[in-house]
Amino acid sequence: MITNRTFTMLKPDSVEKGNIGAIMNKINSAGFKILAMKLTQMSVSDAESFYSVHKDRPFFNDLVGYMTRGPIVAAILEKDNAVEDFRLLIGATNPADAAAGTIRNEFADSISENAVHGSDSDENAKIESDFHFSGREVY
Ligand code: IDP
Ligand code: MG
Repeated sequence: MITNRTFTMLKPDSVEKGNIGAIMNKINSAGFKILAMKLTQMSVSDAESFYSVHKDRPFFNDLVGYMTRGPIVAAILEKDNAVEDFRLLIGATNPADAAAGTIRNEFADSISENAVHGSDSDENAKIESDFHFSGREVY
C-alpha cells in the first residue's frame, strides 16, 4: 500500500471562479508534489460511482449535479503523511467550520460547494487515483 500519496479534485466552483492557480499554489507551498494532473469533466455515472458511499444521503443528487456541471482539476499528490496532511490543509467539510488558512476557509462558499476534494484514507486515495488516471498519466 502506498502511504505517501493522496488524490484531490478542485471542484467545479473552483474552476468557475478562476481559483485553480491560487489553490495549486497553496498545495505546492504546503509541500505536496504533483504526480498527475488534468482538467476533466465527470459524467453523471462517473460522479454517482465516485460518490457511491453517499448514495442514500439527502444531498446525493445535488452533489452529482454540482460535480458534473463543469470541469474539475483532478490530481495525485505526494508528500509524507499525504492523506492526513492534505485533509488538514483543506479544512472541515463545512467551510464555516474550516480553520483559518485552510483551502475551504479561503475558497469555499458552503458545505455543498466546498472547493476541493481530499481522500480520507490511503485505500481510498489509491481507488480514487485509479478512477481518474491510467498508469501512463502518473509520474
Ligand atoms: P469531505 O469532502 O470533507 O470528505 P464528505 O462527507 O465525504 O466530505 O462529503 C462529500 C461531499 O458531499 C462534500 O465535500 C460536499 O461537497 C458534499 N456534502 C457533504 N455533506 C453535505 C451536506 O450536509 N449538505 C450538502 N452537501 C454535502
Ligand atoms: Mg469524503
